[in-house]
Amino acid sequence: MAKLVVGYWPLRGLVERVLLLLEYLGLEYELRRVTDPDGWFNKLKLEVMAKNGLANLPYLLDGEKYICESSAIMVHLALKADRPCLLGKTNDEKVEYTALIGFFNDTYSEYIKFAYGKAEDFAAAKADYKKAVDLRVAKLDKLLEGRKYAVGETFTLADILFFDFLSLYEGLLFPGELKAFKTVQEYFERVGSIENIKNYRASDRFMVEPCNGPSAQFSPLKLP
Ligand SMILES: N[C@@H](CCC(=O)N[C@@H](CS)C(=O)NCC(=O)O)C(=O)O
Repeated sequence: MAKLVVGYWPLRGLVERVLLLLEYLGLEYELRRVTDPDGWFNKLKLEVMAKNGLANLPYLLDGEKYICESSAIMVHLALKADRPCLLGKTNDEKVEYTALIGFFNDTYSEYIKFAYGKAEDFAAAKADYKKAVDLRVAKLDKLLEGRKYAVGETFTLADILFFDFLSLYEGLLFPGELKAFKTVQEYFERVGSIENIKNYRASDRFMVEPCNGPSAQFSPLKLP
């Protein structure tokens, strides 16, 4: 099997979900941090573009093939590992999975708006964001009642996405606050205790910060 190569800036951003999935699946990979923006925009991106018109970061290089768009990278990895159930097993799960991805994307867009906002008063912006995100976490709390994973019994890519997001919430944004949402907290602990995920997060392969690019107001990449 050709070695899988992942390329991304030296931050968590959109690559963290891809890394979580690679680790969950136990696939070997090389992570190439793109530390030179000029080198990316003026050289490497053009090389990727010659093979994939959607050239972007993160990219996945699988043999000769470049896959771009983080969601497509995740689907590619699930199928490559022969785990189509990661997109839902039954028809009901597939529909539920698609609904949850929509909900996740809205939740993540709201986070990006906050993270890259230019608030004069960061503490006030963070408090406003907390009110907004908590409405979403409360919704998730209700939704997860009686479920082992996001769609039910089957572990799916939605669990990778929610776990990544909740690890930002509990790990960096609002430490200790997840306890207000008992079902979500238990779910977060359940996913976090999956052997491969637990080992990855305890390893030096897991990057705690930065989460965002240099222009962010929350957890930005600090350039020298
Ligand atoms: N929809 C894309 C968004 C990719 C994206 O916005 N990448 C940002 C970093 S998070 C970037 O800097 N891309 C490099 C570029 O525009 O060439 C995905 O999910 O992969």
